[in-house]
Amino acid sequence: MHELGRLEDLPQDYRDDLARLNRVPLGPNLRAVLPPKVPSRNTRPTHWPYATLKPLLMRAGELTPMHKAERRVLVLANPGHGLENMKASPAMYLGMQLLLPGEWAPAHRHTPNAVRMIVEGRGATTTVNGEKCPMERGDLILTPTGQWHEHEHTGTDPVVWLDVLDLPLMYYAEVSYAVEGQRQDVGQGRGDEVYARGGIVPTPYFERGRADYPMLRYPWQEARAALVSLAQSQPDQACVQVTYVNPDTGRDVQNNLGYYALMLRPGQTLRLPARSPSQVFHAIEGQVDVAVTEHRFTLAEADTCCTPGYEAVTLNNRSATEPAFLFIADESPLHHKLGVYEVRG
Ligand code: GTQ
Repeated sequence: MHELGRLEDLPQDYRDDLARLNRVPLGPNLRAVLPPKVPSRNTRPTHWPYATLKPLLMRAGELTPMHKAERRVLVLANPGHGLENMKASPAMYLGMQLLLPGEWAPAHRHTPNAVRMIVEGRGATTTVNGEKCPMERGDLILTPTGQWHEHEHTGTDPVVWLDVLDLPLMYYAEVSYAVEGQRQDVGQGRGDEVYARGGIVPTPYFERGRADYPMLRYPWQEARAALVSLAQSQPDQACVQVTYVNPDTGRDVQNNLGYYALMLRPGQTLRLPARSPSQVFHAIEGQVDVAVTEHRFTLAEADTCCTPGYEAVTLNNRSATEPAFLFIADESPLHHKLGVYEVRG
């Protein structure tokens, strides 16, 4: 490696001329933007336990009525990116949202893509482009870019869910904005009613569907059953994982972020190879140790953590008798589009 010059080594008058004319010498900045072999990463391994989040969220329920907050959310912010920037990783935003019985979070649509992973409570629904999706624990519900969505709660206990958005990416690209709307009319039928069975898809008049988002709700019951069957049918396979896909195309459900469910067998330790994307892990069932670089977290149920890209992650199911289930979000689709997706082993 060459020893690169520093800005301070240049004469002040020359530096002043450059700055005045909106010019910058590359040399002193080159290593910062093109570091050797491994990118610099601000994403710090971070654990957000649900036990410390729930009381704060419930307090937000008392402090912030819905008419003062379009959405009542506590953002899971990564200190490595600066809390105020509301990023878990370069492309991922995470928030825990609370809806109390009788409340309604009004309709809007925005350019960032969102998903909800339901954490606890029953009786809430999200209506996405006129499709009313029941929210049950572990369900994944999509709010793709530009689609109207509103949340409503007619049950009796508070409902909490995890929001995952590609907001930091959209904001960075200067394409992030929202539009407010009216209460939606609910149409007939739901994608999950006709698409939730793997291997077969609706084909009226022999035509496969062409919608970008034919299925908006991915019931946990189905994903869990698929994982349990996979584990039984492939007893030697270490990584028991499914990807949430568009059932017509088999592609990732959204453009930028990828979503997965993973089962750890009782007592299993699983090493995930170092790959370029940052990842988010959320415990749906069970207790899981997560090890990345020199960090160690124990995810209890409903806990969430994130890990930076280019690092191997080791997961361990703490139970010797029960399987554990994780929801995972990552930046793989984005990395594939950028042509930078890497597995380093
Ligand atoms: O529920 O529509 O966490 O628009 C952030 C922005 C949730 C939502 C968030 C949003 C929403």
